[in-house]
Amino acid sequence: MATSLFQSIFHPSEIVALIQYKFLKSSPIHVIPPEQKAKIRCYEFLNKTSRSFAAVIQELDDEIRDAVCIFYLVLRGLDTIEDDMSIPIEKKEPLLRDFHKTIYKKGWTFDENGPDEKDRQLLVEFDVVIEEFLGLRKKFQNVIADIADKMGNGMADYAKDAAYNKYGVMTNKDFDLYCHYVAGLVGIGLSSLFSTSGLEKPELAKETELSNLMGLFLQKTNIIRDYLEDLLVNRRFWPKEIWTKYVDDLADFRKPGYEKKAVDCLSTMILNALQHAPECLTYMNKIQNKSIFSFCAIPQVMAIATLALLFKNYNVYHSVVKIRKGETVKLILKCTNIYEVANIFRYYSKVIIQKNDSKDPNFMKISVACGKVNLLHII
Ligand code: IN0
Repeated sequence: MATSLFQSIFHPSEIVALIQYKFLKSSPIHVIPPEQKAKIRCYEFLNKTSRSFAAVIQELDDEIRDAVCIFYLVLRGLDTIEDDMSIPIEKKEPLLRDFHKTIYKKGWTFDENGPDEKDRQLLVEFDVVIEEFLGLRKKFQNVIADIADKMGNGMADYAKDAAYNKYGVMTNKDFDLYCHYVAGLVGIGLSSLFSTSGLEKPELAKETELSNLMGLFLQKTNIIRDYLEDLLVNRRFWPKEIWTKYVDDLADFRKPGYEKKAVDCLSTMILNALQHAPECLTYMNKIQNKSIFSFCAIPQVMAIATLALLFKNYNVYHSVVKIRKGETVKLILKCTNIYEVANIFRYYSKVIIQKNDSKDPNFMKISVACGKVNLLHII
C-alpha cells in the first residue's frame, strides 16, 4: 500500500482511488463454511495466483462464482504443465492431451514439476480442485472439460512443433492460433459458463468469435509487455513474420543502435493487438449482468491502458513496464457499465494518438485503429 501510494504521489486522483479501494475490499466478501475444506483451499490458491483478479472473481454472483474459480484453477493447472521446461516432451504431451480426463479422477495430484515452477503447489494439491470440479453442475463440468480438451491438445501441438521450439511463433496466423489456444478458448469457455448459469442470454455462448477476440486482446498485450521476461527464458511469442522486417534476431532490439527499429516493431505489435479493441467493446456491450460485466471489463481496460503505456516506450526492451497500482485501482472503480468502459477505451486511444508520429511506418494504420475505437457507438 505504501509503495503504491508513493508511486501515485503526482496523481492525486489515484491516491483517492487507492484509499477508496482499500476500504471497499477490507470487508470479507463471501464466507465459506469451515467444513468445506476443499473449497477454502481452492479460493486460497486463487488468491495466491492473482490478487486483484481473484477479488474480481469473488465479486461474481453466487450462480457463477465457483464455476469460474474452478475453471481458472484448471487452466492454471494446464499452464503449469505447459510452462515447465523440465518435463520431457514424452511426458508432457499425454499430460496436456489427457488433462480434460484427469480432472474427473478423484484424488489425482502431480508433484513432478520443477522446484521453481511458481504454481507447483497447485498441482501437488490438485485433488482439491478436482473435488470441487466434481461438485459443480454437470453443464459447467462439460464446458470446462471441453475447453481443457481443446486447449490441452493445442498446447501439446505447439510443444511438439520443431519450428516453434527453435524460432518461436512464426507467422501472424500462427500468433492468432497460439493466442486462441491459450486465451481465446478461455473467452469461449467463459461465455458458455455465463449462458449456462442463466445470468446471460443463451445467444452469448454462440458469440465464439467475439469471445475469442476478448482473449486475444488480453494475451497479445501480455506478450508485448513480457518481451524481456520471455526472451530471458528463451520463449519467443512475437511472430517472426513481424520482427524479421526489422532485425535478424529478436534479441537484437536490446542492442545499442537498434532503438528506432525496436520502437517501430513495437508499434507493429501494438497495432496488431489494438485492432481487436472495437470487437472487445462489442462483446462487452452484450453483457447484462453487473458482476459479469466488471469481471470482463477490468482486464480489458487494463490491457488498453497497458498498450497506451507501452506505445513508443523503449523501456519494454530493458525492463517490465507495468501500469501503476493507483491507475489500476482507478480503472477498477470505474468499470461499472459499458459507457464508462467505452470512455476509458476512447481515453487511451487518444493517449496513443498523441504519442503517434508521422515518422512511424504504421502512423496511418494506428490513426485508423484508434479512430475506430473513438467512433464506435454504443447503443
Ligand atoms: C482470464 C481473463 C479474462 C477475464 C474476463 C473475461 C475474459 C474473456 C476472454 C478471455 C479472458 C478473460 O482475465 C485474466 C486477468 C488476469 O489474470 N490479470 C492479472 C494481471 C496480469 O498482468 O496477468 C492479475 O493478476 O490481475 C487473465 O489474464 N487470464 C484469464 C485466465 C483465466 C480466466 Cl477464467 C480469465 C489469462 C489469459 C491468458 C489472458 C486468458
